[in-house]
Amino acid sequence: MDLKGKIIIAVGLALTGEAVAAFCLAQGAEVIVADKASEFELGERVQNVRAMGARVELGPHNFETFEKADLIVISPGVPHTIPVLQAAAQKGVPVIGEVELASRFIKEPIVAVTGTNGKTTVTSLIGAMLEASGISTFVGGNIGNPLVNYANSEVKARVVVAEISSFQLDTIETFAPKVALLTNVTEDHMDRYDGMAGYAASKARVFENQQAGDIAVLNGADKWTRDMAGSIRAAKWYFTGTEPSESGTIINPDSIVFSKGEKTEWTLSLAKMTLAGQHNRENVAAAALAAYGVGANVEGIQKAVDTFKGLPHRLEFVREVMDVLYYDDSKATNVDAVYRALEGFHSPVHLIMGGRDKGGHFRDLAHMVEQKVVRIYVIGEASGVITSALSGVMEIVQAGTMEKAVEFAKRAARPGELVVLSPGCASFDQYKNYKERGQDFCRVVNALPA
Ligand code: UMA
Repeated sequence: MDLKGKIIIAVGLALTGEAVAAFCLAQGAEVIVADKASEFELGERVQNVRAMGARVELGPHNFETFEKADLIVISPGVPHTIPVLQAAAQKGVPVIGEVELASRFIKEPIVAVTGTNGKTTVTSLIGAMLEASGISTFVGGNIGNPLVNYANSEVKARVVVAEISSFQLDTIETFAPKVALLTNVTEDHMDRYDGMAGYAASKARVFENQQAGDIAVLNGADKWTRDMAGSIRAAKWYFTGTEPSESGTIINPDSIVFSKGEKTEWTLSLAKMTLAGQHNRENVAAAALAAYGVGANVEGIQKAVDTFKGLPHRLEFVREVMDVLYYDDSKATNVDAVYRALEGFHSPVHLIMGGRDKGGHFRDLAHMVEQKVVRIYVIGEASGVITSALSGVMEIVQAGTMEKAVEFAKRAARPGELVVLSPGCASFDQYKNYKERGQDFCRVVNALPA
């Protein structure tokens, strides 16, 4: 693909848009960065891309500009269905996402990790397993480092491991990972998809350009994955829910065994693993299969399992105050992630939930909440929705803010109990992102008098 002299519009001026602009300019293209927000809202990025040589078009997207482009590259946060993009596409302008663009310039094998939950942990684990096997690795994508940065870098790795969201899959065309991994499909982003079938179809696209020599790492216990398995051309390795005739792993409490048909290939010990919970055993099994599929050795995989410490804001222990333990699970931005978090706890939980609702069915938590939770403290826009879904099951305290939620939970929690932030919602009503929300929780908790 030759971008030289082409007029390219990068839509969205945040992390992705800035990286796309830098790459396209380096390729000799004429770049226009379009964002519906104002210069004040976008901050210094506007100056950054101007200084690089891009033209910037802010405010409502301009049909005329879009229709004159040679190529439009959109950021994941920009729905590909908005009228201005559809109109440009109808006029014959190609509209692709940043991942599609980047992948056309990447020669190294790509491991693509998608799924509703666990994808960031799995992506990081695969990176650690490959590095521990002596294979240089770039880890990026939806994890917070756009793939196009790798395409734009002179430093090359042997393998590229990319977390890929459904938004990014909506705008691929030729993207063909050597290994594609789908962790699970549970309800999320119902504000952007018509329903679960549409969301699952988007996830299934990670496999669509794979060929027979490629590998699909699948969750055999996931209904949506089983439904899509028939149309996958790549070799199928199941990390859980593996049937005797299938290749994949069996997960035991203290080990993971990989077999191809009848033959056991290798066994990993979980004796030294610090990540807790069944979902993390599944994450490790999935990551091990993917890493093995692109050349990691069993010793390297084992070393990474023994030493991997987990990631910030994912069931991260924060502090103990008067025999009450505080956990930050700010990354739990959907209902299933909250369910998984609660499943792993064995002491009574004071649960802080809320934020911006993504159309989640909070009622699905009722049974788990009854078993594990003492009280729920709600914050942010979704307070009302969560209250109406769960008030028959549990006492719900209207806290409003993080500060108040922690204060109320501290007052109520008895020794031996837990206070857990596991919001089940996006953060954008009160914070810039889930990291900022997690940091705020930690700040408030760390300020509590001992
Ligand atoms: N915008 C427009 N027009 C529109 C809509 C939005 O111009 O019609 C503009 C907004 O004004 C804003 C910009 O687009 O300035 C935002 O773009 P973006 O949301 O894509 O922001 P990035 O910083 O580029 O972040 C994206 C991913 N964001 C989303 O998918 C919403 C980041 O994933 C990702 O880390 C980053 O690219 C690098 O690849 C975040 C996320 O929440 C963490 N992902 C979801 C998830 O994990 O569940 C999918």
